Amino acid sequence: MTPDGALYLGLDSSTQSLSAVVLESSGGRHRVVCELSLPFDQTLRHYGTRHGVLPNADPAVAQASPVMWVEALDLLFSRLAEHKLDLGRLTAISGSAQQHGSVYLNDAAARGLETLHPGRALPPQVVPLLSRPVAPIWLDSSTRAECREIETAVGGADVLAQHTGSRAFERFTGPQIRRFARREPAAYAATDRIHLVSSFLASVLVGGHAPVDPCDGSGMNLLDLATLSWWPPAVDATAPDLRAKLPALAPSTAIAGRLSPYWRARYRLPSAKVAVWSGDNPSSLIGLGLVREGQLGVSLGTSDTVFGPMRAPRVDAGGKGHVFGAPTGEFMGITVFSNGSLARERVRDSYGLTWEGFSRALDATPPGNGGGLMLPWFVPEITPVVAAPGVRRQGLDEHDAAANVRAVVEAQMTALSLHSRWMGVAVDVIHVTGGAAANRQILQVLADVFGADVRCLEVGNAAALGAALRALHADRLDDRDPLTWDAVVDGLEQRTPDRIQPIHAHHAVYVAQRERYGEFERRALG
Ligand code: XUL
Repeated sequence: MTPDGALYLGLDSSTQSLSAVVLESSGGRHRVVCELSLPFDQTLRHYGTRHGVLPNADPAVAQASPVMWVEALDLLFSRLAEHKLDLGRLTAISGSAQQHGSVYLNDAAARGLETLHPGRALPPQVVPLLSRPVAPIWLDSSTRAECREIETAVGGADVLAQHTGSRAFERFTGPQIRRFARREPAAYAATDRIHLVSSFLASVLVGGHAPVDPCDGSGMNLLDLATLSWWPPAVDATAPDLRAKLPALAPSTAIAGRLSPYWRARYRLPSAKVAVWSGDNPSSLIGLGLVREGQLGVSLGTSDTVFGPMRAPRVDAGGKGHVFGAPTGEFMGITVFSNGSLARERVRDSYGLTWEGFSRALDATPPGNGGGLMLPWFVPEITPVVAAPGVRRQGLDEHDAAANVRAVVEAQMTALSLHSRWMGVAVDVIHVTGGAAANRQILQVLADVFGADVRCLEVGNAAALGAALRALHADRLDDRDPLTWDAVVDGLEQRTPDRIQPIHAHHAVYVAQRERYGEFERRALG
């Protein structure tokens, strides 16, 4: 039985920062008692990153430094130690990390991780364990040829998607590994283990190679969703001798180990459990309280994302969405759009509006916008794939500010609905997060387009919170005193859900508009 006052730490190593959320659990309820964030560019300037990415002459290449991530981890524990928290009560830790990125370790790593010296800083101890000094990350788009080669070798994009949940994507780990093996064969041969960012950081915490969980593992184009094991045809198609270099697999509800002596001695920490780490999207699913099919998450940030639990791994025949494992043991579908807040800001700025003015424009215009439509492709789009950006209008006067505001919002909410239909989920509630979630008028359009209730959750960092909740869940499971996922997410005290209900007459307008929008999109794509 976990004592009252147990602390659970959730970490999130994202593209731009390392964040932490500490939960205190008492009497079946838990509350956030500490939140911290270290932005890489500002905190660890000596790596010279911009938005967490190392400069590179090739715009298609996006890499970061694994050593920067471990230095951030060390710094974060030192900052935590300065807080007025009784870290003697730290019971379990878990983590979330940007998906798809990979870290390449040599055969000295297992021993090196086990014997990290607590009196010395981490970076110089980790550098000799790497067979590749840099880690390719999810923003990389340099592996187009490798994607096609892998798809061809396994029998086509559809076959790969049916098994792994996605056709080959440039940012996914398999194509990245193939490119490395081809361009740097000697360094690839010297690689003993290829970790995801999540399993790498878990390894540093436990002092040995930690497993990959099937949720983050399904962002690799290597894992068979039906068996939750590595899929031999994809592994063989990716790179020579790859199977031996892949980590073990274990559910994200399992315990990977205990905090290693390095952390215990350096920061006077107890032998806390370390639950298997996962990807940021699966962790956010839990942080947003999405634990059953019918609930949908919408993140309105730099990019807009729609995701939600699925009982079965139904794959997108259109090839745009992804199926990942979910921490609950089921699955999740996700579709990512690159024209998120940027498109909203472009419209706001081009008509000289403030956000209040933007909201007033939504209030002043009718649902359906009198038939006016916009395709909001201000930058290259992922969903649908639009390489040459450009805004298209239909029945919409470019000089009518209010109509253009409504058009961009309706277009985005309609695209979220249209391109998540492949998940085959009957949506009853949407949990929304991200900067634009503060705008009630946008949320009303979202509720009306989907015909579903919208709840706006004040969760701060959903991925780090999700990791902390997963640590709690894994700890109780390990103690043979399991909590249901509903109890885990409903036990959180500080949620202040604001519920917006759909207006049924508006929903009817949007059902018809979705067809017209889809038709406009198809025509624009030729
Ligand atoms: C998902 C994806 C991003 C990263 C961001 O497929 O590429 O959401 O996980 O951290």
